Amino acid sequence: MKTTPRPQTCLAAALLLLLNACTGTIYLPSGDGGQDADAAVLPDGSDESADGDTSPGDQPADNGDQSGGDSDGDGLPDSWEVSAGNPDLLDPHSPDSNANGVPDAAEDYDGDGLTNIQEYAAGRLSFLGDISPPHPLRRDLLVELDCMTDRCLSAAQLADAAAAWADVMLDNPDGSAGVGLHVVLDETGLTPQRFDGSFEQRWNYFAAHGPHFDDGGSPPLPLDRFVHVLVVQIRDDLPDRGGDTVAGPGGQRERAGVFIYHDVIYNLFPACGRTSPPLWPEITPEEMATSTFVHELGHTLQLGHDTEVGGGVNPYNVMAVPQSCVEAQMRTHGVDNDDPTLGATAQVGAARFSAAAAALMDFENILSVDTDALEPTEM
Ligand SMILES: [Ca+2]
Ligand SMILES: [Ca+2]
Ligand SMILES: [Ca+2]
Ligand SMILES: [Ca+2]
Ligand SMILES: [Zn+2]
Repeated sequence: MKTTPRPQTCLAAALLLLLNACTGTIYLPSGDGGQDADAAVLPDGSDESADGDTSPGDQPADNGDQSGGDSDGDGLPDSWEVSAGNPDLLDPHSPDSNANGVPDAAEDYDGDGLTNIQEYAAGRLSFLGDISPPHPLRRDLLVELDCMTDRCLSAAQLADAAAAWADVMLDNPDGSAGVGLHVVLDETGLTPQRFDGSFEQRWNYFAAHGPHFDDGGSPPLPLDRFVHVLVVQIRDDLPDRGGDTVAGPGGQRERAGVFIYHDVIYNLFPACGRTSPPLWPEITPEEMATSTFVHELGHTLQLGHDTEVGGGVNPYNVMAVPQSCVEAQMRTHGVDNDDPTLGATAQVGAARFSAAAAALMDFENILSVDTDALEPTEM
């Protein structure tokens, strides 16, 4: 699909720096060709999720071979099927547990774009953020994280980001709610390098730093389902931009991903504290980097800043673009927000998605831009 790169800009009067610290860029479909970038359109529809919890303690007594065997030969070990906790959906003695013609391995019961066999395979990895393995009946989001030297998100930041995703107001098939954010740390000592703003430079950088954690095992790891996130220095053409979400040309998944511009955020923050009532703690660079990470991942699930695609209209939503210190405090510390539909950020003191934004997340089209829903709104 042909697309024109159109930055989702956040024009702000007061705090331009703050604004851009949470800005993303998504390349959108358009009718014209020429020099346009192509949108990434990812494989969809054929994925499923399954969980990798194979801890023996979870398992009822009579549920097939618990030693790694696969009684029904569907590729999913008995112990893994049982630990999902719903024999109507994952029965270790049936290769098509719900008898709908779709094999257990190919089902995506939780609609997160990962098939059960992919969720099982990903369970071989060690994760940060949500350290549990992907679960076939709970939505999961997989991230490959690369960082330039001294710029990585810390384990604590990744845990905070995972907490934001765990609070996403979406119900899962197992009765839980939220999204598991699973991060694999890949390269952490990349040579610092500035970006000039060209698409080619960023596309090539994504392509050059693809996942190194392919273990060659079977079933294969779902490497093409990981959102590639790079924590880097700065864009020289937009030196106050904190983040970008970028689709690859011609649907090239390996050239798509998220940039977090570390140096921008750490140069601008801490900021926005108040020492007279209402008292506000400063927004730290760690908080803003985490918030930007969560925000950009929201863009990869097709969320925008505007009301129709995710609700930037309320300043408490992590997809909102704060245009002042007041709004930045609303978003990052939840000042004044006890409304559950808006994430009740005052109770958690951190950035959260609104219920409206959660309802619009599109897990089957991660990083694709084949939707009008991403039409940008300038704010
Ligand atoms: Ca799934
Ligand atoms: Ca099986
Ligand atoms: Ca089965
Ligand atoms: Ca089935
Ligand atoms: Zn954004």
